[in-house]
Amino acid sequence: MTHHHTYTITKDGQLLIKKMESDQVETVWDRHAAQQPQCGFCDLGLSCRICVMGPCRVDPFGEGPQQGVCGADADIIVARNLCRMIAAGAAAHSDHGRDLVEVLAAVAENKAPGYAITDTEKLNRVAAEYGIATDGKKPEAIAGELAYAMQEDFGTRKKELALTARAPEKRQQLWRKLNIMPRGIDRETSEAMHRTHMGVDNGWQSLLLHSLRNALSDGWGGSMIATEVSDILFGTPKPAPTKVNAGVLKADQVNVVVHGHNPVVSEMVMAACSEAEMTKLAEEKGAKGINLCGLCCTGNELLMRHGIPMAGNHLMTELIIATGAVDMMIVDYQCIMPALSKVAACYHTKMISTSDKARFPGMEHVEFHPDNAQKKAYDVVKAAIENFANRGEVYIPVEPLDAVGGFSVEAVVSALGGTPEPLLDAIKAGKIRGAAGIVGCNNPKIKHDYGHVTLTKRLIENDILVVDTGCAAVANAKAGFKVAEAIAHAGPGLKEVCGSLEIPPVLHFGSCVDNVRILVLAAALANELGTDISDLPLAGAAPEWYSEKAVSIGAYVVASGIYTILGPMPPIAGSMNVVELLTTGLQEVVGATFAVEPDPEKAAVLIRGHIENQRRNLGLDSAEV
Ligand code: BF8
Ligand code: SF4
Repeated sequence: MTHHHTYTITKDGQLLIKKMESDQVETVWDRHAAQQPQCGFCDLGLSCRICVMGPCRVDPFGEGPQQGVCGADADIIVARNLCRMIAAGAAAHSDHGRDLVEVLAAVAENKAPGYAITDTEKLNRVAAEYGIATDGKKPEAIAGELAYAMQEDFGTRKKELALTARAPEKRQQLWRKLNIMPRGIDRETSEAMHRTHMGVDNGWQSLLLHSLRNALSDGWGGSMIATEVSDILFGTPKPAPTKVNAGVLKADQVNVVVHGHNPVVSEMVMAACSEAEMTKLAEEKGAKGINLCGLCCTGNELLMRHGIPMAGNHLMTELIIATGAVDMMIVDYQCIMPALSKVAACYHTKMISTSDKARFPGMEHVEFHPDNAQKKAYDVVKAAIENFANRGEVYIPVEPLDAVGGFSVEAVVSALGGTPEPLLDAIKAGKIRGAAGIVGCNNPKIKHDYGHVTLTKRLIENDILVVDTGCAAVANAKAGFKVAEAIAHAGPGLKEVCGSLEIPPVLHFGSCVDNVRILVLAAALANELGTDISDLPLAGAAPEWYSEKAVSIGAYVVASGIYTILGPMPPIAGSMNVVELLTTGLQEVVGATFAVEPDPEKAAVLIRGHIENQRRNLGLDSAEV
């Protein structure tokens, strides 16, 4: 097969696919081809495996059965399946958040050697939001109380999650009125599983409304806690230069790659890699040093806070191993294809799994916990150094590109001179028409990175500021949009504003849990204007999404009042009622809707239209035509 040019727009990707082809190693694209044709019932959301009277399926052409054994029709089956997708996504983000809270609690008790409180200012600020008095207390004591209060957010004792208070007052009132104000984080996911059991909630509307509440418990709960506690423990990101693409691997150094999501593991690996003792050991083995690189979201976490170079996004994870240059890949959880160990077996790469909740066949399991992570990180980095000698041929096909990461809301506000007002002024004056969050994954159904890069290009050309996260953020960095010179691609107004602030037109906001930074910024802009988020000239897009987490993100972004376009179609087309509610009906409910548009050129037109519409409704362009 010679598909390397049709699979990805990236040079490193194309060259490495070719290499894997000649090495006769299977890729995600080969496996995707082998699955064709994929099941049409599942694609439409019309199959149900929830109980063992089934499995059942509803015939989309109206000829075969129109209900499952229990009597569930297409609407119920589609809504239940979507509800479970969102529950799984919310659970993944929130359980990640819980792991950080546990580290915070362990730090408070001095039981987490190597971890510390890095941003005490943020600790105090967040503690105050939880109603914790900070005066005269030691950071550890505050951390202990904050960890306890956050653990309560995960349970059922509260009526409303603490951080929902960050949303504009109007938005909070709307959530209360609709009865979708999230209560306990775990409670909403648990309730979603309960409601979707056979014979519980059979109202497709009420199921979808609960799904919004469940997603809000992720966005304004689990993910927000994950980001805030990560900042407290490891530092709030500030703009810093970094390098991106497969070229960040170094032929003459020990390459350690971290992949997954939780900085709890990758931060300790980073600390071990920077020990002088380790460098010495690497030199003894004939290497010039140790080169730590990231993949996917844990890579984004390290990139944001420390400028650690980024090797690639989701669809690059197999290809990176095929360079033959990765001496060790250390994974935690989420988005780690089980295929990676098979790829690694064809090269010399040692694969290490680290989480008790994420095991992979063919990986060595070294379990990290807050009390032993520092020590375990030393052990695995030593083993990576040992593995340098086992390298075969190395193929690093490209030179790395420059990028700037680290745009926390705090950093953006500080770049603006301490208040979001100058950004609002630029929007009011029409120099910046609005802003769009481009987020989410890669998916072999879409040419790798084409969706992200094309949409971003069209938006910045038209004076729309882009903020991005996750795998989209990596795609845009590799496209060269994240250096100050990238304003050359921007329209005149955006060019002027970013030029004078010396920032790129595309701002790296972090990992997928860091989508909450977009919520916080949107809330700040709405509060500054004295309005709701749904009135702002904002949009969201997930042009290449694949994951359940992405559906949860999309749902909390829409429920927060931001119009959102999905690239790939979610499995809902089997119910026109569900499609209609999500793409139209939600406007009257939460002031925003979903749209589906796989072609990024068309998605750009939709977003531009939406942003101009929002501007007119806000009365920003009343003097213009
Ligand atoms: O949380 S963007 S492929 S790596 S799910 Fe996964 Fe999607 Fe990437 Fe990060 Ni997010
Ligand atoms: Fe079939 Fe109903 Fe059971 Fe689903 S819940 S498998 S539709 S009987």
